[in-house]
Amino acid sequence: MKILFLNGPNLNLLGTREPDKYGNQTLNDIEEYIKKEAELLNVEVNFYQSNIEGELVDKIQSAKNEYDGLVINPAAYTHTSVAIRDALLAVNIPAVEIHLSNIHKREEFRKISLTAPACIGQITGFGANSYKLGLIAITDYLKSL
Ligand code: CA2
Repeated sequence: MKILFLNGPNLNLLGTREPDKYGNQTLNDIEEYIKKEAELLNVEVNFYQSNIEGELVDKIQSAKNEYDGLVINPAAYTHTSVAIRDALLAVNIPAVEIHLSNIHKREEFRKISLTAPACIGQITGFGANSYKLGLIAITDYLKSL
């Protein structure tokens, strides 16, 4: 089983700024941790991050014949991107949306996710642990098919 973790804009800054909101771990730290967890589950995982909407769309499209599932933190594009939503619907690969912070506890504009309706479900507010919960959710879902 092969899972792709997609990360949207500014998540490359994790661990360097705003630790109160997004924690102390870098995206690389999270990736290393998730790779270890994935090994225990006998699942292969890859990470991709981009600050560019079109690059995320391209990556979703190219995942079509390579990945069984997606775990996506679209970051700010969560709230704006019809293009990422359409790409998720177009490839029809099961996806789980994740967020470090609880987007429902923050500003009004963050409570809306354009991308979540294209996913199986959403995990939000568990810090870096949202990545692990996302891995478990997508793995369990794919195993149940
Ligand atoms: O809570 C999440 O995971 C978010 O997807 C993070 C996004 C935000 O726009 C979403 O509403 C919720 C922001 C990612 C920015 O990451 C930074 C990391 C360190 C320093 C500054 C930004």
